[in-house]
Amino acid sequence: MSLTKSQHAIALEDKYGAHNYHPLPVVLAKGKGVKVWDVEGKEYYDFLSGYSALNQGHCHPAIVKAMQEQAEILTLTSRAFYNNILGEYEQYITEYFGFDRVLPMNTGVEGDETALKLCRKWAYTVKGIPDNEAKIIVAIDNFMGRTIAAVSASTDPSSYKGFGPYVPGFIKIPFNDLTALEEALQDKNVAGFMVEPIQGEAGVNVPDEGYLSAAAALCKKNNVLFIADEVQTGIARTGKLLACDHDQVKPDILVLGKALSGGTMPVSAVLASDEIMLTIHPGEHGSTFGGNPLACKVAMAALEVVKNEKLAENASAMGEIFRTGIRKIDSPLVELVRGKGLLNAIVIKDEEKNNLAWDICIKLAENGILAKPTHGNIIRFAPPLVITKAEMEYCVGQIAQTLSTF
Ligand code: IF1
Repeated sequence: MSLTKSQHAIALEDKYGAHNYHPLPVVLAKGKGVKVWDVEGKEYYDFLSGYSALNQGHCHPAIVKAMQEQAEILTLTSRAFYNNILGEYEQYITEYFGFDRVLPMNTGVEGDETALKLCRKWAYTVKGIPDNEAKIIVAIDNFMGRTIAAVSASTDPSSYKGFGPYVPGFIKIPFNDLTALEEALQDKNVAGFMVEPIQGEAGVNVPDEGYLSAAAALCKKNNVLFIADEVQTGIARTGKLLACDHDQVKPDILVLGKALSGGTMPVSAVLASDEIMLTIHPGEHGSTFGGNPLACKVAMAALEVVKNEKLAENASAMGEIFRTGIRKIDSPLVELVRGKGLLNAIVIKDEEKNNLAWDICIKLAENGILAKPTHGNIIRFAPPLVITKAEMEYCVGQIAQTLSTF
């Protein structure tokens, strides 16, 4: 009996690939805007957006055009030489976000690792913390990525278990807890506090109003760097250009990734002041692809789309429609819905812990909505920020209809 195209694709991955993910049984073949199509041609609304890398929508024409044009001219020089694009990009992005300097990297975790290294270097060369004594405060339930330092900072066993020994120097405190932060800041060897303004993987944990600004003020008072990991919350996802903007907080170090390229290729960036950035000298940090001309052109096009199409404003408005619509659903399954802009999650009531969220996502896929559970009974909903009112209202209807069948 011959396999369908989907079954064939899944079988190949099962046979030849690492099993480091457990995907929904959907095999995608095409994407445009908020929609994707599987190999059998079935249409879906993408409510995961490549984990918030596709804020501008799948295959945005302006970003693809920038990529195609540069790809035929010069893709990579390495930083062994200058090129004619990097400086233009560095000026563009530092003015766009209001920082002195940028250090270009590729993946989000490379951006976070770079921020950790900058913080430590600043600790030893500016703050005067004794060598190798710098400590960095992180929030419980953080997610920075999958490298050894990132999992050393993690409190999630599925992230760190089996990958020891761990990088020392992380102090782990509860998220959204100023008393715990104040307490941790008493340690004179603390160099930084690194935090996601909204915790994505933890299940879209939104802190109290004012938490970020109070935390930043406490850091300033103690001469500790406030480092914002906006890899997932940045680039208009939460209804403002940066999630820090909801609290009018200017981080000392800002990390961006994912949608910085509109989901076309890995592009990340670390932004900081001269004082912090210039603590790293030639030859002390780098990356083969970091700041390559292709990534720079793509990132400038991706950021132009955010501005020109007012994606932050749309994310804010469409997020309201989503949360209001879901709260109207009279379903015993919906414990609560939370989020900001278009980074939202529904917490499913699942006493028996029988993986109800997974089953709901399977049914949602059948009904043309792609979403995936994070941490058991929480389903994250994060569509591209280009979604229209009519599309959002249709999708909320589909979600309601799906929940009613359980
Ligand atoms: C996976 C979700 C997780 C991130 C924040 C850094 C990174 C991420 C706040 C690292 C990456 C991705 C990684 C992916 C699942 C996804 C994710 F919340 F976005 F869904 F895990 F939390 N900081 N998040 O969210 O960026 O190196 O991946 O480019 O690893 O399973 P990266």
